[in-house]
Amino acid sequence: MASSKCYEDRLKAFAVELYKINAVKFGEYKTKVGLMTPVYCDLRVIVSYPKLMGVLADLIIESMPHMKDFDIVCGVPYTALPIATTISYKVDLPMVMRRKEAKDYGTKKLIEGFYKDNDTCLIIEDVVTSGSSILETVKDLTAANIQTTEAVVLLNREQGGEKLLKDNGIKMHALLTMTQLMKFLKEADCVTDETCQKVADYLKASQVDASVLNKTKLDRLKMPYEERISHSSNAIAKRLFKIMSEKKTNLCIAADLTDAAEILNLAEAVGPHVCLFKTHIDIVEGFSEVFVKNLKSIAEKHNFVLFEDRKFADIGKTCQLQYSKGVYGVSSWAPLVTAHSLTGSGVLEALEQAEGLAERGVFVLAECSAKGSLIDDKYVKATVAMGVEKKSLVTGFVCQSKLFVEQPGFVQLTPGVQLGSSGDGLGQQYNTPEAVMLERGADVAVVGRGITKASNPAAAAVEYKKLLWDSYLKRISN
Ligand code: 5IU
Repeated sequence: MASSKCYEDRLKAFAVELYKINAVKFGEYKTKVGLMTPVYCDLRVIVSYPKLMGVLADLIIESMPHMKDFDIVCGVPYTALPIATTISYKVDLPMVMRRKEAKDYGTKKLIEGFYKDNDTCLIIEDVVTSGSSILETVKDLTAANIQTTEAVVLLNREQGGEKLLKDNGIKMHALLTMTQLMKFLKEADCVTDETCQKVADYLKASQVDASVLNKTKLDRLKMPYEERISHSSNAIAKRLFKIMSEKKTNLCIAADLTDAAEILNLAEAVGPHVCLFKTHIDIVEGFSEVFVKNLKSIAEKHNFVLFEDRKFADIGKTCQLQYSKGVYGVSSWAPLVTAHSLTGSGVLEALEQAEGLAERGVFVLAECSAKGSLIDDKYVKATVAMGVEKKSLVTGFVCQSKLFVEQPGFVQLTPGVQLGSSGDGLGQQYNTPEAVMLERGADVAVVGRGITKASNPAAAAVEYKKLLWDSYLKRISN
């Protein structure tokens, strides 16, 4: 440990420089979670002072004599990335980068750079409050088979982060604690006694409870459907969770038949085994008000929700008219519909305001099962963010992967499910019921031709229902 007088003088001079460049500010500031703080640290500005960046890297390197024992370093995105880069360069220790955006979405590598299985990694961070950002980075590094047991940080705000990290097996080294920083700034006449007292009082009063933080992370994949009812803000999602729990089914039938009478027969046959009945009403020959009336009464009798897969994709006003007017008058009989995010959140606003059933929900299309879909990570991420913003209307997302595990109020609907087939020759790609439930994070699986083309659709529905439900039980019991 570098503890000489000279080192301390340099550390103090560095602390004063941080104050001078406004990386540490005093006053009344709002934190990320909306609380007021008398001290605000924003280390992002340090990239504008390359010499100071060099000083910081030297101080960290000297404070960690065993740094060379690690195989790699990794900065926590984003502020610590240039700090990690400077350290990596100075000690000639290779660096990896954690890709924050790709986090949950599909195929992109989470960790960029060269590394080997079981490489040991030192995490570098700027400021630690609760420690949760470091833990997110640890999670991705661990998933990539990289070992992390230590982190070095510029400033420990002494609000509980060290304890949370320790509880999770990470030893934290801090260049400065907040107490030390205040002491240095006071000695250099940068702050008054009163400010020091305010900061001390604040730190005492705003300790992050590590045990609460450890417990508050929700994971919808581990939660029973009935427990998720209270997490949802959408009436149809609530109804759906209830139906699934009561009927013990997470099967949605895609009733892509073109004959109205056949659709009604199918509804009668599979009704007891499904939670959702998905239609493409514009392919039906023989559509009439009587047809809708009959379909509604079968839905009521067997307790499933009618779901028109309309995939609204125009400007809001046009979608609103398509939803509530025209031949099909969808909003008067289908409590659930699908919508694209492509044209922006105006579509959701428009569907919410349209005339029709009082209780309604929308599945927003985030990913597609078709081969060669043009949807990319950025689109997926923005789609989920848009849907989450409109939680009163949004029932969930149509997707192929675990996009929103910490949002138990939303339903993941996954189509492209069939036993004994990998595709239909027209772009459709199939997975098994087990794979969509256990690997891809589905809450409800959509099965079309796997059931409708079977010689006995009711028996096929029972088979899919059982496989899907057993996989769900396996998932929540693990
Ligand atoms: N559907 C998909 N994949 C998707 C989306 C919708 O298959 O990504 I978005 C619809 C199309 C069809 C049903 O109505 O789900 C699947 O039917 P089959 O199981 O017959 O392929």
